[in-house]
Amino acid sequence: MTPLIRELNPAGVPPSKGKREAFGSQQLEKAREPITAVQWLWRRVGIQYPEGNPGSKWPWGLATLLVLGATAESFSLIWEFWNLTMIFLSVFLLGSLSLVIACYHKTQKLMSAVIGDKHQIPKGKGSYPVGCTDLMSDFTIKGSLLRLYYPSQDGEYNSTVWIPNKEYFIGLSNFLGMHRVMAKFLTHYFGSVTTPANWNAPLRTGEKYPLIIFSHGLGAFRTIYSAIGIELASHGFIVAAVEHRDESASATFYFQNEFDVGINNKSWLRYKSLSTQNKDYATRNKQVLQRAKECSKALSLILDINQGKTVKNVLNSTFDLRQLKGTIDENKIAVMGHSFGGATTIQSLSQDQRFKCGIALDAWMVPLSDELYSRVPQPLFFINSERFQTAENVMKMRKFYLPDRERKMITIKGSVHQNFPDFTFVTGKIIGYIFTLKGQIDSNVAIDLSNKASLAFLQKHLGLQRNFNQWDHLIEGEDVNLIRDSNADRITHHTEHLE
Ligand code: VQ7
Repeated sequence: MTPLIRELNPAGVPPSKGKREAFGSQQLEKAREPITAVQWLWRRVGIQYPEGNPGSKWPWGLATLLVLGATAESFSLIWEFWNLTMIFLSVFLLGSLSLVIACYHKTQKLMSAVIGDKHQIPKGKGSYPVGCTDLMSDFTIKGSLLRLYYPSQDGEYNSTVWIPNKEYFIGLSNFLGMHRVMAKFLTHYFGSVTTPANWNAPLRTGEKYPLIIFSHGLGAFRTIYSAIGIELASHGFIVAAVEHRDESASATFYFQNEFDVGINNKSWLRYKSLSTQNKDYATRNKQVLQRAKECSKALSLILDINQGKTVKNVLNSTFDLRQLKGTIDENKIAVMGHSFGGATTIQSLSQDQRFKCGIALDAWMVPLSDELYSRVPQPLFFINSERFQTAENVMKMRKFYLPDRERKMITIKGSVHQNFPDFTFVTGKIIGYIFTLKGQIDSNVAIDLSNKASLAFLQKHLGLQRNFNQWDHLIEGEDVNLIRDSNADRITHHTEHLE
């Protein structure tokens, strides 16, 4: 073997004098001898390689080869093991990842069955595109806050945020007696829901439209009856959904002063739950009187705008109210509402003759005084749900049936009280049934029947020249899903109670 390396210190120079003494001259001599690569290797691992007879060196060469081969084999084994581990790890990670994704999709599917897919509020089925805006006139609590649905011009516009402030969710969870964390849950699930109306789109001009003032139910507010507002607007109505300030809304807002308006510092008025002694007729009657006043005030405001009066919208809006000038047919005005809003409808008819007819959706009759029975000369249409109505409530409705008064009543089979507000569309079947937001009837079928029957009734009593008379039979309860009149006062069965 050829001499390759001398054993030198790390710098490649012989040891210094002091070190030379410590090293020993004999060892130094040895270190200076030329060595082979095999010798060097064995010395590196600390084994003394035999010197002298070259014949005795071949087993060492063989051993060297074997050791080198074994080392190489070990390295290749380690490498293979490493590769295999990596492959297993990747397969395991990929498997877990796809399992997590599959679980996520399954959970999403389950959640959508429970909660419901968003954006399910039905689109208007009429021929007009629908616009939507909010209007507040007079920033104080005595002013008006409305959501307007109207026939709009065609174009690309943003859709409308359904429930625009978190305070409404807090109010709802409070009204429904839920824990405060539920407000966060409701905000999370419903906060981004939109309703199919073009936000602040320009009004479609060239026609005079009939007007409907809409009153919400107890614990509700102006925005959650959009399926009704949008459907009517798509058939050429202007609908003004009032937000009541009688402490019956889950929440509503106003401003304390001009400065607060400037910095958008809203003051919130929350739902007032009544103590048991206070739950009676007296309080509710006081509220229904205020509600009816608010409906009349909203009507006066819109008629002022129609007549060209300058009205300032306290809410920063790109919708120019002057577009409404001359667009409302002042002889074709109706009032409509759900539950407490149904009672408000009847109260408003009795107080304000500008309302030519009224539609009470599943009216809650408790707040109305007995004197009212003879004080509603206008045509009145009761559209009831099957589950909510009691014999007592329907008896009160019947007291409005006097000679020469136009009264109609229908009941939607398999429907519940909450089939009229939008929540019935944005929740899935499971939550829908648990919270009685849905009945046995499909929510779309139920609202279609209610809307078509309403359009037929409005055409008849506002004197419209449209084709809504195609649904005249619905006013008479002629449909497989309708009961003519009501069966609540004949059958004693389970009814809904939300409070
Ligand atoms: O005017 C009424 N009254 C008098 N409006 C009602 C309910 C009602 N009552 C009838 C007489 S009673 O049984 O003694 C007491 C209740 O409902 C209007 C309404 C209230 C809400 F809270 C609404 C709604 F859409 C309509 O919102 C709800 C939201 C949810 C949810 F966010 F959690 F999903 C639920 Cl579960 C229920 C209603």
